[in-house]
Amino acid sequence: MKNILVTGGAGFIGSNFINYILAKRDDYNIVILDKLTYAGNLENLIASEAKKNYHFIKGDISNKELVNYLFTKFDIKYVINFAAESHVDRSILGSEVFFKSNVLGTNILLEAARKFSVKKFLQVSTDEVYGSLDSDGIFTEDTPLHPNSPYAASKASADMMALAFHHTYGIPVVITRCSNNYGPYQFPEKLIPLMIINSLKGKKLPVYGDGMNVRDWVYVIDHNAAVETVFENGKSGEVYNVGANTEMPNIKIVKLILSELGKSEDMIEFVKDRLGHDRRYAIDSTKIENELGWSPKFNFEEAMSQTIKWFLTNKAWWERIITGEYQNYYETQYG
Ligand code: NAD
Ligand code: TDX
Repeated sequence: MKNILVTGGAGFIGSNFINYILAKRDDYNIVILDKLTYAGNLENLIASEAKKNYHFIKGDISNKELVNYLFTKFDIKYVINFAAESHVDRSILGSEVFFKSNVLGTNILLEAARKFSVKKFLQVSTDEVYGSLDSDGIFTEDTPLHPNSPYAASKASADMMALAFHHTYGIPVVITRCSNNYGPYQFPEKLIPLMIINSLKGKKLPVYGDGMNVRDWVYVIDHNAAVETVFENGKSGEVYNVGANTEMPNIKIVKLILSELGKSEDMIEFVKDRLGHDRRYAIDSTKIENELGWSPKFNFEEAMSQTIKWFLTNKAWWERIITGEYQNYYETQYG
């Protein structure tokens, strides 16, 4: 049995990871540490909460006492760090909490990993640490870091700290850098869920700038399968890019959503551009494919269509987010 601290497990990718992993493995004992910020939603984990190898603790990864207590109480030997402030627009409005959670929080976890001699520490990072591409080029693991937003800078700092802990203390750190995810349970501030929900509510779809910024999309389950692969077989001190070769300008995604829902393109509204908006991301995943045998399994058109259907059939899930009711779930379960 592996005692694994999974941080940020109530967020979009973390909750998909837990539901995916607990459905298939009983050799993982999962201890979730999540602060339940606006982005944390315990309702995402309803499918897993009754399992005996599921434990949930509400708390902050930058709370050293709590982190050390959990390592002792659950004899933690593995860490997968999903916890982060994750929204670029919010980091532009105010960066302090990004520094505290993403940089200091990761540092506190790394110090605990050192103190308690963990066997693997997986840092979930992002392609945004590499900065922005023009119309050509691709990010490999050797691309120099050039983060542009406060969010990306905080993630790059956490990566550097994790690699320094490997170099200095020999902590068995591995890092994944994935491109933009989509799928069920994504918080409706991000492009795809926001556009689906606005379409359903008859609201305008705000497209930044000229709509020609390009993102490289990966289905959340493909990302989580990569996390599992790197967690099990990744080599200490190594970084693995994760992507699905699905580059798309934002406007194309927005039009695809409107078309799938049978709505008019008149709902699109071009709005003021995001400050410092990265133009293009594109990720080369050759390393994880060749060295660890991972490859994406989901086709973009099908997985997008499934995602849109998920939001259609799970209206209650996102309506409780809009009303704020989702934040009561912790009290009803643990209060
Ligand atoms: P999210 O915002 O949906 O979820 C983040 C979770 O972390 C929430 O449950 C939140 O409550 C929790 N959290 C935040 N600060 C915390 C703290 N100080 N202590 C404990 N918990 C805290 O984010 P996401 O989209 O699921 O992203 C998860 C991770 O994957 C992040 O590290 C992000 O940088 C990375 N990532 C995201 C994407 C993407 O497209 N969404 C792509 C690549 C990498
Ligand atoms: O209303 C919008 N209109 C719009 O045009 C929003 C919310 C976004 N956009 C554009 C900005 C980006 O070019 O869509 C693109 C995607 O935006 P986000 O969903 O905010 O994602 P992005 O900024 O690309 O960052 C995401 O991918 C990498 C995640 O939020 C990060 O956590 C991850 O690291």
